[in-house]
Amino acid sequence: MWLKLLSGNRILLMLSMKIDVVALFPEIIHPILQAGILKRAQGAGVLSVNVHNLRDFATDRHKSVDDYPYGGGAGMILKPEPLFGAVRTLACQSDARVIYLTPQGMPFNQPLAEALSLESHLVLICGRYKGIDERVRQKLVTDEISIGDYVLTGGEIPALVLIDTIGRVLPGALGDYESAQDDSFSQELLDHPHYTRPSDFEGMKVPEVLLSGHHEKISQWKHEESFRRTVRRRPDLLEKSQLTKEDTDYLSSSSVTEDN
Ligand code: 4GX
Repeated sequence: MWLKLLSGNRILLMLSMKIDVVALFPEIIHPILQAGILKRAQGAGVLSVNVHNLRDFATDRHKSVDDYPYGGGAGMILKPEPLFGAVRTLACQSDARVIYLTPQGMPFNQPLAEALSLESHLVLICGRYKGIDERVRQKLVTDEISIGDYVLTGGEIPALVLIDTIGRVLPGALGDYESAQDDSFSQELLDHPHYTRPSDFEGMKVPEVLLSGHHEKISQWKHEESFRRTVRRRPDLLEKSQLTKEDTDYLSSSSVTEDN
């Protein structure tokens, strides 16, 4: 959604994002939202997060949210009624993306975070136990996302991973992407090393080029260090990215494979 703000005599246009989270343990999620960039984004009106307890949408007098699986097997399944109630309440007459966090989903990465940051409303469904009834997936879920190939105890932490990653790339104001553009992964390479004062710490010196004030040489050094780290640590990332002539020259030189 667009936010129109008056700042002095200017009108600022800001994109704002609303996120509804449906969880059995909302208390896991709350504290993370109350610190740092996520707190600031909410204070600035760029981000609005509401966490809902799935149990509040239970339809029977016992407030049950789970039941035994048809066909047998270990573990419980989240019942359809509370989830249908929650999503129909939260995503009514809105073009919300309804996201289920699951190891079976599409792998989450920076490009997906950046694409989702352009949406205006996300509903995140956090499962527990063995998962959710298949009919919720079929009728309500628009996207299934996995944060990695491992199994957590529930979807709350994966939901936080999405909120945190998306929250920090939300443009604070129009044309305010600079610092996120500087990140590792916005160039599809790993980050280069960083240094701060002192220039000599216990005999370990900051690379000369960083003290030179020669901006073009500094940029070239950063790119080469990023490239070198990527070749060594994550060669899989290079298959997807376009190499420049300088990169291929650098690859064939020995400096890529030397120690460090
Ligand atoms: N990336 N979890 C979902 C419930 C569950 C259990 C079995 C389907 C089948 C996860 C992940 C993740 C834990 C969320 C189990 N759903 N989510 N939950 N990795 O491990 O997103």
